[in-house]
Amino acid sequence: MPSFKTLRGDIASFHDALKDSKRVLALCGAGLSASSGLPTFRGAGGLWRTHDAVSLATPGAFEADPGLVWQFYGYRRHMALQAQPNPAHHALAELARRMPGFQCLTQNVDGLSQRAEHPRAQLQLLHGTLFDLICANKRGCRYSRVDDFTDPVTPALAVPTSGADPTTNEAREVAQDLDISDINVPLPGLSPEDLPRCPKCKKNLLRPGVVWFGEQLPVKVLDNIEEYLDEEEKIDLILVIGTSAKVYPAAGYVGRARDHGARVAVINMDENDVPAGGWKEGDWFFQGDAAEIIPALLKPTIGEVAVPARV
Ligand code: BJW
Repeated sequence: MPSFKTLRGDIASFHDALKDSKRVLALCGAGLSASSGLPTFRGAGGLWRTHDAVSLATPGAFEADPGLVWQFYGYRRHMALQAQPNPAHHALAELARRMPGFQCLTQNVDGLSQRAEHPRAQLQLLHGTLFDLICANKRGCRYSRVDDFTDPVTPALAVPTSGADPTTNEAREVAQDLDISDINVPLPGLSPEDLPRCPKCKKNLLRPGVVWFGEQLPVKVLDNIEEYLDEEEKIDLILVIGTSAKVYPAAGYVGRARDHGARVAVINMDENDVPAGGWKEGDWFFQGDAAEIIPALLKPTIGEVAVPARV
């Protein structure tokens, strides 16, 4: 028995629509990775120490306190590397393999879709990735390094563990990462010498290759999406998965897909997270955990999802 609720439409009509679909989009957000243990931005999980996570995702925050912003991103890199893709990441990757007209637009920077082996040509990273490092002087120096999974990025960015003697059994149980998103866990202040420096210009710091507020999304990604939208054939469906759909231009793709004929299926925990422009006839809303709902929605097309033990 599924534990999710169907608040609009029904699963049988969704399955019928999917079977007849050739061109499908997904717009994914942090809720896709929630059941992998990664926090979302807004709502309960969106506080990092005393900071609203969104307020750390700006060029101004990095300029004001690069040490704090690097501690936030160093922690997020560490957490993402510990996490595993969940059945929804695997189901979307399988849909991509089976449906050439499927494109997944993800706002997530955690690398979990890539680790679920989502075909790269069908995965558009709207907000970049935690695992690219770029020169903070983006326009001047242009240095970038892709797929850098070093953890910690510098010794000072190591996530502290409980300092207990690791040779005792008792300590083994407690010798785990401290949760530095909790303000009660002390964190040292860092100076620029503790942070990664650009090896090319040697003047500026490196920063994560993610898109902060006020920054342009990667031009190649925007072009790929425009090319997809410009194709003559209509878009059949857009799945709006685990996103509050409040951040643009990402949120605008729901309306763009509708303009090209798409019906909209929202998969979200929160019934108030309605796409911009509101509901239209023929939409679906499945309320609950994306990790459970996506495999159930895609099952007639992709079969049972195989989740490898550890990737
Ligand atoms: C579950 C679940 C479970 C939980 N299962 N569901 C038009 C109108 C108004 C403003 C603008 C506009 N166009 C541009 C702007 C400005 C701005 C913007 O959008 N502001 C808004 C806040 C109004 N946009 C920008 O600045 C963008 N840049 C830009 O437009 O540049 C123009 C330009 C052109 C040329 C030159 C220069 C500039 C950039 C936006 C970048 C956003 N960056 C961040 C940080 C990325 C790095 C990082 O990860 O740290 O992206 S902010 C943050 O929000 C992050 C996310 O990707 C993004 C979206 O959040 P998401 O994923 O939706 O998360 P939540 O937490 O909001 O929602 C989670 C959802 O999951 C909830 O609904 C839960 O209920 C649900 N859920 N558990 C299913 N188990």
